[in-house]
Amino acid sequence: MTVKTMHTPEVKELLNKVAGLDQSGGNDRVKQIVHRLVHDIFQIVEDFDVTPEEFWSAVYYVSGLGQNGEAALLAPGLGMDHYLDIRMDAEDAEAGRTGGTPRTIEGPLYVAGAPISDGFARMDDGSEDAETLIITGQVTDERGQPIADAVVDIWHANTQGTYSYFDPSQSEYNLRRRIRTDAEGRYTARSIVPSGYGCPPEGSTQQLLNLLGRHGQRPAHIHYFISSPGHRHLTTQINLAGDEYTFDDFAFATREELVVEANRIEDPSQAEQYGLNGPFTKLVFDVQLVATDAAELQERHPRQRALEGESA
Ligand code: MBD
Ligand code: FE
Repeated sequence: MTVKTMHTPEVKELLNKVAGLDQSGGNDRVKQIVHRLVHDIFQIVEDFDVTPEEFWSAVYYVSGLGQNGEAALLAPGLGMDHYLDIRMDAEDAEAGRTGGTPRTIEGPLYVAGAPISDGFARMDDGSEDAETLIITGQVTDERGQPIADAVVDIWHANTQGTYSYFDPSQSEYNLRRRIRTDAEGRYTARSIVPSGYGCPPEGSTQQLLNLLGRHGQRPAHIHYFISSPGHRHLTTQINLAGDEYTFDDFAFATREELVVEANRIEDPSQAEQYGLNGPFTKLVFDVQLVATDAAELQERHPRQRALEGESA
C-alpha cells in the first residue's frame, strides 16, 4: 500500500481540530507543539506505511512504559537528556559563558533532601560488604579561588547498581548526601565503590533497546549537583575509568573531562587520615564553578524530582 493522504484538506482540517487551532481557549504553545507532534506521527504512519497492528503495539508500548514508570528512563536511553545538554552547551557558547567543569545529565534517580553536613559525610549505611571509596575534591572558581560553603550533593548506586528510594530494600538516603565545602573549598565523602547500572531486563526500555540492537548499561558513575551563591549551578557526574561501559554508556552521559580514575590505596598513613584501618579506593574530583549574577542560573532547573519541595 502506498496511499498518500497527508496533503489532503481532510487531514489538514483534522490536524487543526485535533490541536484546537479552531478554538480560542487553551494554550497556544501547547497547540502548536501538539499540532507538530501529531502531524509528524501521521507522517511516519504514511511514510513507513505503518500497519494498524504496528500502530497499536506502539500505543500499548507507551501505556506499559507509563505503567512501569520508565518514561524518564527511556528518555536518556534515546539520547534526549544528552540532547538537552547539547542545547544548553550551545546556548552557553553563544552567550560567551565558557569554562568551568562541564555539565552532564541528571538522570531520573535523584532524591531531594539528603542529609547535609560540613566538609565530610559518610554516605553508605555499612550494610554492604563492599570496597570503601573515598571521594574527595576541591570546588574553586575559574581563577582557582576556593569556594567555601558550596553545597556538593552526591548520589550513586550500590554494588548492585541500584539506588536507595527507588530500591526500597535500601535504607533511607543510603548513598545520598549533601556536603558543604570547608574554608578551602574541599569536600570529602566516605562511601563504597558503586557498580554500573543496568535497565530492568524485562522493562519497557530494555524491550525497545533490544529491538535497536542496543544494551541498557551504564558504567559505574557518581552524580553531582554543585551550587554556591554567585555561581552557576552545575549538574554533572563522573564515570569511573576502566569500566567496560565507560565510553559505551546507554544514557550518553560520558564526557572525556568527567572520566575519573579510582585508585587503590595501600598506604596505611593515608588510610589513617580517613579513619580507615586497611586498603581502600580513592578518587579525586575537583570542580570549577563559573561566576554568574543571574539568579535563575544559580539553581538547578525545575523538573519533577523525588521528594522535591517536601522537606528541608
Ligand atoms: C542511572 O543511574 C542514570 O544515572 C541514568 C541517567 C539512567 C538510568 C540510571
Ligand atoms: Fe545514575
